[in-house]
Amino acid sequence: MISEITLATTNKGKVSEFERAFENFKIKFKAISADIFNCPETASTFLGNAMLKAQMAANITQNYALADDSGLCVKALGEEPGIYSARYFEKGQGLQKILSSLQGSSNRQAYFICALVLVNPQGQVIWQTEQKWNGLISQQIKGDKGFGYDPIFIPEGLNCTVGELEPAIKEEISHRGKAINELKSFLQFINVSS
Ligand code: ITT
Repeated sequence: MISEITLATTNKGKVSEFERAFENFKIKFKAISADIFNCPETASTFLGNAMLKAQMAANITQNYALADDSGLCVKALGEEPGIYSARYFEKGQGLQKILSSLQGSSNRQAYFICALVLVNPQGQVIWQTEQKWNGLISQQIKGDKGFGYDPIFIPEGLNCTVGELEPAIKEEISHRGKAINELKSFLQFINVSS
């Protein structure tokens, strides 16, 4: 039976999506403090980086730990920024840089990826998933909801950016929403069967 999981992220946007998703759950997620958590993301895949973050958090807290590694992949930019999405964004102008790079391009296809990895207190991976959310890069930055690249991503089947979407709708259909649903099923399964 797992009652508390350390959330191995310092990204406030991710933390609030996890908090909302699990507000009616018995299992509680406790975000790790940014003062003690700074994990170099040296792997070459989303799942690899999520594993590094989860293992470091488990090592610090001696608890179960869940990490999220995610990013935006733009087809016309050779799937970049991909695993470098955070660094690309932090350097500022991240949104504008993508719009400028796509100026005049007829291919605006893109997708978000969310990899989640759950480890036990010994750092062994006990569950993982990787989920995708397809869409297009908008012509302009629009909306102030969500976080990160949300104001330039138009999900497939919609005609507004995620920055203009209500968070509850994003959380139902997004890459992270899908990954969290898989996680909920796993946690219900192990807590019922333990
Ligand atoms: P942690 O490593 O502490 O979790 P981080 O922000 O560095 O925080 P990542 O390394 O996974 O997280 O980088 C993810 C990047 O992709 C980051 O710039 C986010 O803003 C962006 N991103 C991820 N999910 C997103 C979403 O749902 N909407 C918009 N941008 C997102």
